[in-house]
Amino acid sequence: MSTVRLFYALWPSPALAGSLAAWAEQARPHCGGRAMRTETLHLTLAFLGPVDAALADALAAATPEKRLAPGEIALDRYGVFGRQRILWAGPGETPAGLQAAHDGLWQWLGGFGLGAPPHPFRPHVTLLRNIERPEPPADTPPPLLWAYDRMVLVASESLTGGSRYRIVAQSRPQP
Ligand code: 2AM
Repeated sequence: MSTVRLFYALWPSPALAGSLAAWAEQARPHCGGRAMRTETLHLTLAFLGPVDAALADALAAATPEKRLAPGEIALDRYGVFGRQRILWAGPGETPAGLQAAHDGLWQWLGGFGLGAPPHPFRPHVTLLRNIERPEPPADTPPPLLWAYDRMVLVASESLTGGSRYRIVAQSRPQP
């Protein structure tokens, strides 16, 4: 049976994505690496990995019924995942509302037979890949405030030179 590689994410507005791209450009002379394309920048809430096509269809159908409590995130720091050679932007501390959104999403996904990963949630927006120096720059641009009210279900297709993301469904804002 065919599978689809899926994840749930918060997707920034074009204006916020542009500001994040500026964060990436500011860090690149220091870290090296390759900037993510602006239109692909996102914050992953839940990475599902490859799932059967039938389950992918069921999730796409159910996602518009999933409500997400609106919240805000202050992206105020750079960080590095050395093993993955990633530079990211994220909040200094995970906001309680975002942690609740993550936990609630995984609880809901449990109804589809999917289990949360064992590692803690580290909210981040990957800005640079294949960095050459695994240290964040000393200077951080002014914080970015991200007000969110929905999440998207994204299919990721591997291509030579990167991934292509396709938004297959989105949750509805809370009334
Ligand atoms: P990353 O940016 O830190 O690599 C699509 O690949 C999204 O899912 C990216 O945001 C990526 O995070 C995340 N992702 C990929 N593989 C993952 C994994 N094994 N566990 C958690 N998140 C993953």
